[in-house]
Amino acid sequence: MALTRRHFLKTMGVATGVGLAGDHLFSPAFADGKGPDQAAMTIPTYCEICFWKCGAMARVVDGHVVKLEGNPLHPNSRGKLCARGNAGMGLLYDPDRLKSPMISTGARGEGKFKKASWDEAFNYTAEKMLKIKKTYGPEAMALFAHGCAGSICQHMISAYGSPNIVMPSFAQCRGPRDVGYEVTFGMGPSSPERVDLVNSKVVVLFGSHLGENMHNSQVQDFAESVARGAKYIVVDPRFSIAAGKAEHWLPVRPGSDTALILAWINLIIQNGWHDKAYLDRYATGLPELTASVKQYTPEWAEKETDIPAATIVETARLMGLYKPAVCIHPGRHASWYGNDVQRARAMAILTAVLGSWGREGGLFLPTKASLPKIEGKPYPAMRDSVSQMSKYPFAGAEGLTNEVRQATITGKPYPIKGWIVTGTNLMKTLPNQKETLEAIKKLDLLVAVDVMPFDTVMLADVILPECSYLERFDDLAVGRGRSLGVSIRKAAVKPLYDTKDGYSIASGLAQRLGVGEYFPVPTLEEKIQQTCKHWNLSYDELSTKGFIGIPNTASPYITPENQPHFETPSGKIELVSSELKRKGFDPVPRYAPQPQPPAGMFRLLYGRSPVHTFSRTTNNPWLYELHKENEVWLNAKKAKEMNVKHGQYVVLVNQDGAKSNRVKAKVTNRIREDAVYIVHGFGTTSKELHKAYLKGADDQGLITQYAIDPICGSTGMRTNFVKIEKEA
Ligand code: MGD
Ligand code: SF4
Repeated sequence: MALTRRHFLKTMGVATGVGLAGDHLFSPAFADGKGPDQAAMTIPTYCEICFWKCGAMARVVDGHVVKLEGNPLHPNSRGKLCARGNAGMGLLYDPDRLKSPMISTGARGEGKFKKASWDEAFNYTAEKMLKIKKTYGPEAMALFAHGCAGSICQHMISAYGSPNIVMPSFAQCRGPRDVGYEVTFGMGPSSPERVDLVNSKVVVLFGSHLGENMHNSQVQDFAESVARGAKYIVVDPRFSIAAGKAEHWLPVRPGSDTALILAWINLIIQNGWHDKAYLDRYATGLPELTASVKQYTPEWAEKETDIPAATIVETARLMGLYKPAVCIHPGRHASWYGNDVQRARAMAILTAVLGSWGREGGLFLPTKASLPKIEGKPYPAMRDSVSQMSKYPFAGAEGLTNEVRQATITGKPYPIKGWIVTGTNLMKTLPNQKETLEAIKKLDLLVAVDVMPFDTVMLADVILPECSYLERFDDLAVGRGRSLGVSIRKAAVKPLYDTKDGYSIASGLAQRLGVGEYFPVPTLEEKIQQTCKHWNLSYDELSTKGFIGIPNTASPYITPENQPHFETPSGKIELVSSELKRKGFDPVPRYAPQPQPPAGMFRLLYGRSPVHTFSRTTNNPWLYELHKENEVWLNAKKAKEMNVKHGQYVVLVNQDGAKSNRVKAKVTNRIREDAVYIVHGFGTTSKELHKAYLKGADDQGLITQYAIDPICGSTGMRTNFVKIEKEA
């Protein structure tokens, strides 16, 4: 049965026999008029609406999830969920969900699918994967992964023999940040970041729009630190929510943050506001750093950043006064301009000169608690991955999505012929959608493992629908914050549709690929029970509490007994990086100005909404009600010049002629004149998403130019300019 797009959803609904009212914002328990106390159960889970993985409890009545609550024991939620976490049932009961395996019957992307049984879908996929392996070698299959299903698929693809596992969380997100901190301190700032906001006297945010960028416990800490009187210095071209709480808002010229940071480092050292004793004891390279940053005066920085020299001096003095209780927040989404490792390096060095690494109010030390290692069957020998063979020496373990895409297009350094895409919407995630489509055209196989029919899923040859996180077990989540902790996710309800959990999908494929021995345990629940035994944790206790913490016996701060360990070549904080020097890069960050928008154009900036996660929540019925479409922030003076009114629909056109969907103008004084801003993730082109389809502007569609960081290979994406056109 060949299906057009129009019939796709209808067929999936018919196939399952589960009737859900299309527009219900409540779960069927309420829709049926049943009260909350009938056959009630509380099932522990951890939230999957973003990667913060907050511990949660699902309240289930008569087989329906009726409420989600934060697990009070869990450090990332502390009894609270954010709006997105509360709306997890919106995903579970979204009528647009994928409801059975599908195999494409038309040309790729044409939207013609037939419903398939799991056997058919597994056999189809495995047959093609085995053919690719035979013809090109196992490395010709790549896995793009994000989230829990991604982790278990990694095991399957490694058993198959491919090293090409990539995640957007490195090259499109925090890769440059992690590399910048690793070469300085020998380790990254972790996720969740080890920021001691509640004890900070001064907090500096570079574009980190806490509160809009919603990471539950970190936003709770942010609120508490504001209440406790911490002084915030917010560096952002836009007057963000965080800027509204700040002592100093520095509306920096986009792309010039490094100039500001280098001027601060220079001022702090020249005025003796640095922590000399700390640097003497723990750092190397102070004389070379001092000489190198001498050129970066506040007057010079004013010209680059548009921040008055006097403000630069005043804010540097503030940091010096309150050191070491100064938290230079390392940020998270750091792939901005293509020179991002060096900006992160500058932030790390600023942290070091203030003596804030490992100090109260700065960044606390990682927990020393640990869990016993689990040894599995070793994977077969593999070729080097495309990322390892790239020209970027600091490509991290999470790999370079963009390099795999490039290898798929060019066949170099070797052909990539198949992609499995799980939990990531590449069309919305990678810059330059034309390149993504070009690569997809060259594939022999595109498999999507997903819950929703998002843009990339609709391009697949075969769709393997995963059940939502409330219908499945997932591997134990190990969190490393102030302490180590283990969370469990149990299935709160049975799968509503013909869907499977990630473990069953990965092991179903593994059996047919001849590597079933890598999945010796039949179900994930049994595997979790084995892991609990190995870690000496009670499965029953974990099943009741949802979370077990393993206390950190060491102090989170440097003390005479608790000395820090820096895994750099020198064993010290490297103000001058020996690793960067050895690989031919500037060992001390140097400032390079960014191109500025041509006349009549604005730099395109993007960020987050507190009620959405990237593109993944845009069709969630609850969250859709809260934020249906994005707006373009436009400076009021510029809007007046162009005669654009607040609320008027406009179209954004970039330097290469790429056009956005219609998007409402938000006319405001809260943004610089040279930039516009939209929230990322909107404007899906999947017609199967009946709420989100074409709602708002897709920032990724306008990001046709990107700048690759020469050190780690991440893609800087704030490199595009747009003009505003009125709707025709
Ligand atoms: P999401 O949009 O959350 O993240 O980008 P992505 O990795 O694409 O992923 C969406 C896909 O995951 C959807 O298809 C959704 O249905 C699916 N999904 C949701 N839950 C599940 C599940 O339980 N199982 C499975 N199998 N699938 C699921 C994020 C990436 O984007 C990141 S990390 C960053 S920081 C970057 N942010 C960013 C930006 O801000 N602007 C621009 N222009 N680009 C960006 N790219 C990066
Ligand atoms: Fe879920 Fe919100 Fe926590 Fe993310 S921050 S895991 S969406 S509750």
